[in-house]
Amino acid sequence: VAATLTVENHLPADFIASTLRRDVVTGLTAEPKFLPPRWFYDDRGSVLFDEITRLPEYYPTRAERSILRAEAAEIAAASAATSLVELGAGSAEKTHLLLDALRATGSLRTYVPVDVSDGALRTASANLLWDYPGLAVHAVVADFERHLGLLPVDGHRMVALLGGTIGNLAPDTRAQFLGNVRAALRPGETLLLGTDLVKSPDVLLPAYDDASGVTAEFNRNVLNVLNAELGADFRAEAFDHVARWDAEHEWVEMRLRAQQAMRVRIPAVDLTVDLHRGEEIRTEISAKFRRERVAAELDAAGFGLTRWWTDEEGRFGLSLATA
Ligand code: AVJ
Repeated sequence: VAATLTVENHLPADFIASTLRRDVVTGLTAEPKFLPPRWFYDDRGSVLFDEITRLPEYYPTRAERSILRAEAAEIAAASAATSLVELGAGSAEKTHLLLDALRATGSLRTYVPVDVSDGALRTASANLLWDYPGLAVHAVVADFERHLGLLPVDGHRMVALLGGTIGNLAPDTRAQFLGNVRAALRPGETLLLGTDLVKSPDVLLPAYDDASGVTAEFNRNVLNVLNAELGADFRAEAFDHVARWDAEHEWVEMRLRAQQAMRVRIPAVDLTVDLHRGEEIRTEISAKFRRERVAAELDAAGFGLTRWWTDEEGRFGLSLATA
């Protein structure tokens, strides 16, 4: 039986351009300045992120993968899902672990990858079609912070948000996101959520400030994105990479610190940005969790925490939550 691929696009043609413009104006006129982390991931940024996941210091990817390897069959059984909805195109390997386990139960029907990048979705989907005869791949081009109401309602769904991506959302946005997922699901359907866990800054900070400087390049690359997309004249090399543990909020922050005073022009939004020497632009928060906080936030969104797994070293948490 041939597998089938359909691609459904929910983004207006100018979505990326208009969202980037709005984010840049909002963030770079704010005090202190910030840029949302979503803009890291152009082609070069995606390659750099891939490199990050293989760094000795960056443990989350390996830790989550070890949980999935050990527990995929449990996840498949506990979710009883016939349809896997993956938010973010995801890494092929994690997707395979989940699809293999769901297929082994005999009831897998549909895989629904959701991403803002049409290209990333097509690449990810095309590879899967060969490996899963009979699988219906229903790719959805959409922004999971906004368009969850448009998800296809087929079968008994498990929505997966892996990698610790939820940690990149600010607490209010995170609550809203979880509420939106809950609203999109029917009772009994599930959310599989990956969360990096609170641990010593001696382990956390090197993961975001590696010895070989890949994360620093990844961080500075967001300025290249602004140069390419908006005609800005940032000199990325004039910024230092900063990673900091915020013990009060329990998140890691990445920032870019101006080595000297500078004036930057961003023609596409008709903006001039002045930075003083040492001024920092926050480019990412990556929240770290404890089990109790995950349970409380899921509960507040109308989910029950059905299962909780960690890797052997207790670095990363995987939750199965039931609507
Ligand atoms: C995969 C988006 C969760 O926050 O750890 C890696 C992104 N930033 N190194 C994370 C990231 C710096 C990553 N997420």
